[in-house]
Amino acid sequence: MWCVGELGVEYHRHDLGHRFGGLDTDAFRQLNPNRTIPVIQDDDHPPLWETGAILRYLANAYGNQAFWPRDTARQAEVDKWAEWAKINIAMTFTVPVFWQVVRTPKAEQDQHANKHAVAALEHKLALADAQLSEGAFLCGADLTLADIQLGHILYRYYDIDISRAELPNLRRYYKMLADRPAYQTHVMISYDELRAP
Ligand SMILES: N[C@@H](CCC(=O)N[C@@H](CS)C(=O)NCC(=O)O)C(=O)O
Repeated sequence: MWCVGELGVEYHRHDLGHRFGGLDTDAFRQLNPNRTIPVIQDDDHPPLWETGAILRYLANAYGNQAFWPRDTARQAEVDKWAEWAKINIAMTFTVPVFWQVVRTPKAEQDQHANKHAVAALEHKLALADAQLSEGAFLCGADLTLADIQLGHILYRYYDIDISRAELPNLRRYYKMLADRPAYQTHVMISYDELRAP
């Protein structure tokens, strides 16, 4: 949704999954046999699932040259960081850190494992920090698709109750993202309903 917001695409959003339910219906299975979100349907194209594919579709259909260069080599550079962030950051944050720290009852948490998971994440985030010493955004002066894959994690990373490493460029970058209206609307939203009781 952050990407949709940044690109100014008109949308009609249907909330499904988690407390909204609705993933187990036959109608939803027609849209995505995996029964997961997100799914988009644009014009009369077939439904599209898998976040990475959805983001590339949006970038190709609606992104300008700065967001998603059409030059093959420059596009590959953006795609490289987008893929890197999806695999190295989103996957080392969501289940190993966020799920453990926020979605697991305190009594069941393994603090030692949590520390290790945060350290593994920050080992990867240090690469983003180094890259961000070279430019405002991950791939230079402009927001690109790569920033969507990295940046959407940072609201929760900076908000949850953990001790964080000093990563000054990443923090500066996060502050800049947090000033963007689309980021505020679609990323900086409460996750209280996900908290373990
Ligand atoms: N590889 C898929 C993963 C999709 C996925 O696991 N979605 C989760 C939400 S992030 C889901 O639908 N969970 C079921 C639910 O929320 O009820 C993608 O990147 O789109």
